[in-house]
Amino acid sequence: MSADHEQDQLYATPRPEVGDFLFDATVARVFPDMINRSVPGYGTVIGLSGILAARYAQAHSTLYDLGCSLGATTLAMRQRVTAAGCRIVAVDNSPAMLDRCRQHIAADSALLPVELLCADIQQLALSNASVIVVNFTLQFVPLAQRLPLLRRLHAALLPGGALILSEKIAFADADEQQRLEELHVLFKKANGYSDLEISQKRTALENVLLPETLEQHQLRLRQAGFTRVTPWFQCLNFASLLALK
Ligand code: GEK
Repeated sequence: MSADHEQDQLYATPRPEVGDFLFDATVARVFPDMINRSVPGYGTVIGLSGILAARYAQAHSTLYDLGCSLGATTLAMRQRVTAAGCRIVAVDNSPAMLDRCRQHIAADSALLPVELLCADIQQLALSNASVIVVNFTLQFVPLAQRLPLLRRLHAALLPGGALILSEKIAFADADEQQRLEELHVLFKKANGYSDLEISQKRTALENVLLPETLEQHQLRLRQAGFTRVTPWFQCLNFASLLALK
């Protein structure tokens, strides 16, 4: 484990009451360990986000990383994109996450300029975008706000621009839902999480992280104006889509 972050033990001891999950300083401290042990395929999605961004980046445009957390996607893009005159705007509404993100960007030697913004992505004005990445963040936006947000992302993209959308997904079929949930629990147990940690975290996320089916995502992306929508990755109950303008 790297020296700048700790092992996630946030839910290892019983809590009298489990409140809603918050992206505060305690989470920021353990975040890389937490997300790697909780999201199957996380490293692959991040690495590929850099490769896809490099493919769709247009000269003199902006690349957005919405819900950037500690900057993993921003760094993947920064290290891959070679189009001239680009910049990255990385956005998160958690000051604690952004503080650490700033340190990670400062420690990286790639040259692409990065601007960090502490803002709610639902209120953000975007423009001149060739690539917008929303990795595991739309799932925290209230359901009714998702289509308006995607419409604004579509409007901000240049022709030929790309949206990369990665999410925890649900399944319409109850049996499939149960099977994939069980496999996700086994994935977390194999990564060292106890039954207590898994169940307390589930309670904390219950009203906060609202997954939808891959079909709902595809339909809504089309409603938002994206003409070509391709799921390019799935690992258990996590998936990523590429949507082109
Ligand atoms: C990664 N993309 O490493 N506005 C801005 N930020 C938000 C909002 C919002 N409305 N809602 C949530 N966030 C990252 C991982 S984590 C995913 C993304 C997870 C932020 C929140 O503060 C957190 O940093 C991030 O979105 C979600 O690939 O923890 O499962």
